[in-house]
Amino acid sequence: FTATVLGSPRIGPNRELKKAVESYWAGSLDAEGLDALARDLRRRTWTSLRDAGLDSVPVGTFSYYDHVLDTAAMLGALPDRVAGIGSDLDRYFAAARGNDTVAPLEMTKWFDTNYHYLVPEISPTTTFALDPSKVLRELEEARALGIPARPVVVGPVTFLLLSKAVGSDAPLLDRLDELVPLYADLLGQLADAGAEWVQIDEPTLVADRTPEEIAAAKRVYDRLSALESRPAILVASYFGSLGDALPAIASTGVEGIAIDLVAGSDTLATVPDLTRKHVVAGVVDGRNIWRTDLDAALASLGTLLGSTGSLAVSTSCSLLHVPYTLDAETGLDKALRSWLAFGTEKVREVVTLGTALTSGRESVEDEFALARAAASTRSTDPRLHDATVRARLDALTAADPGRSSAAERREAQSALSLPVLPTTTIGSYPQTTQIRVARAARRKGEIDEAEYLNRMRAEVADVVALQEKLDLDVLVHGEPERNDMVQYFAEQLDGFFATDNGWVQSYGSRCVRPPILYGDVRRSTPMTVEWITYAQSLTQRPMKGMLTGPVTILAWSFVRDDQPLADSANQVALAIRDETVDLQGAGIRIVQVDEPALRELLPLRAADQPAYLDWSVGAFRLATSGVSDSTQIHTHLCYSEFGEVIEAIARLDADVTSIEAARSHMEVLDDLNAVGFDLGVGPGVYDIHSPRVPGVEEIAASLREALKAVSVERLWVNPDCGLKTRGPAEVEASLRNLVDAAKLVRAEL
Ligand code: THG
Ligand code: ZN
Repeated sequence: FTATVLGSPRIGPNRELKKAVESYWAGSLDAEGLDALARDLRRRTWTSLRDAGLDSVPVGTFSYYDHVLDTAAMLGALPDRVAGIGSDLDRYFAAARGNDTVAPLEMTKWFDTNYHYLVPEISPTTTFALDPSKVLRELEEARALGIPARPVVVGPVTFLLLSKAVGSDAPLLDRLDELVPLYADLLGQLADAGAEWVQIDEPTLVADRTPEEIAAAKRVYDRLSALESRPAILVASYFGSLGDALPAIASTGVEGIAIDLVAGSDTLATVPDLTRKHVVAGVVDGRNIWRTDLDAALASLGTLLGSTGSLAVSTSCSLLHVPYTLDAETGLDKALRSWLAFGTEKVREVVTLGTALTSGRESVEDEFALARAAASTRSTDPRLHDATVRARLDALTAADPGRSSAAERREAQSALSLPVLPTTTIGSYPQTTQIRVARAARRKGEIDEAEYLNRMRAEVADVVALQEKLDLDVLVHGEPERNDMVQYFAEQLDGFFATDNGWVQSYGSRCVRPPILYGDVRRSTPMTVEWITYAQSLTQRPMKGMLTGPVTILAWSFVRDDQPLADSANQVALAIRDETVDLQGAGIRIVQVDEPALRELLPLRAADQPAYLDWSVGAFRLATSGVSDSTQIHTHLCYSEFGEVIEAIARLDADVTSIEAARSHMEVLDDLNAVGFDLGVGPGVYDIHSPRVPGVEEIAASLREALKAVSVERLWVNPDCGLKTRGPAEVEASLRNLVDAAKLVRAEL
């Protein structure tokens, strides 16, 4: 084949799958209804890929929840605790979401993307057994429609490396020998069902791998390629370079290798075995939204011709990570639209490049001309180069933008007159029925903007009154005006575009609309000052200003590809810095700059990590060093295994850091001590991800435990994350206990 993609979006162009799955969970759609919708969605996906001109179409990438969970189900590796549960479908959803009696699988980030997968649990009692029904059924459906179908499965090496070992310390790769026969069986069945090719995804090979791991992967593909009855095998890598794994995989008998030429920099010419392979060249970026420079892509394909047996054009990874189509966007100006390519448009680029490769560029010259014209307007558009912003940044970043010493700041901040063990919350309060009703009414035009803002102000007043009643020390306004902590800022900053319909799956049925950062970032007016000063006017207690940090804003957006991410981060940081200064000017004495995504952008390869941590920490410091010593800077981090970034957290130099620690039993405090961190810290004392109300004694015990690791002047008392997903009643009860526990422990001091 000559033109393909590694996978496609699956939530439906109008999030049909999300709605259907949620209806099924709510009991308003039955399994047959869900199945019919899913089947229709698959048919539409495949036929549109085929009709666009792809001569090999991935199937099996559909999922009701997550493709790693699908793989666990295929290999008989769902956890034992769901074994007794009803139908296959309900058992699958129980593993994904848990129920009254069983805990769900953990969820974690899919490499450095914004997609989250479920982490399979493999225990010594896991007995792998093949159930290929899902992929076989999709293959059969596609073939019945005349689709040139290429089944896709997650490979055994990646499956084991992404899983979690429970009940044993032995490396999970030791269990490859158990999986290879299952994959062999699968390949035989796919061949019998008419598959000419199978795509086996092994993205873990682009991260740092030991020589033993690479050798184990080579053995797997030696064995699978030696099978008599099987489709041609395409080992697919994406999200970076294969490095040493490339010659290893190329030395096996597999027919094809997919290589990410956007995120990766493998030099194919140094691997002689590739002259016997079908190389699937990922030259169209599958995870960002920019139109491809077709001339450059074709040139790079041209250089590969001599080093490969045959060549196909592809996306760098699955299109899971981009929205369906630009056609669903109405608010784009002509220039910006011309610079972009979402899923459908990327498929067209792949086909264009495939045609250029096989029939010469002349046959698709029009497409090349359009791409060239777009690149030219993009490089000269004034929105991409704001001289004022750039001059200010150059001046500020010439020196490390640090603050005064921690001791000087502590002294200046003593004017806040906080008690020991100060109590606070992370920022958001429950999305009440009133908020939802007001949002819906505003959307439908039933109320005007002024009325909407009035209702949101009433919410702020309620939240402030509640916190005073509960006797919390540092208050927040509750964020009722914000839909999402990134989108809210992106909507107000020049240089960002917020899409109408650019939905991308985040996990399961949950989706996000990442804003598009296309130009230089400028803050034309204050973004939060009115809300925070209104909230402050209602109380004598300190009100925290709430901002999202530059790294998180970038991590949850589609970012520019025409300048280093570090430069974009500094531009966002400058806008946030201006906001902190304006908040201070308006009398706000505490400002929190959240960086929950600090860990998320960490590069996959250790060699690239120090540079990332330098610029990300630098951007945070730039954002937070414009205020005077007396203004207390807080930050909040979550979703994180802090291990690799613990030193970076210390280098952020925030006066107070609140962290998700309710579930990691305060281990994180010891880790922070180990890197010499000696500023304020609020290890979450209860888990907001559960509806359970923690008892006073339980929270007090957690504080006493924390005091073993942290001196009393440094310890803060807070939940482990924002409260917007919780109900008002449980929040009030939990916070009452939190304040009582703080008072109890203060009395013991
Ligand atoms: N905001 C953004 N990106 C994120 C998060 C976020 N990425 C990581 C993490 N948090 C992902 N978590 C979620 C949690 C909830 C939802 C999506 C991602 C969610 N989405 C609504 C849905 O799908 O129904 C839609 C929300 C909307 O209307 O905007 O609930 O916090 N940017
Ligand atoms: Zn959090």
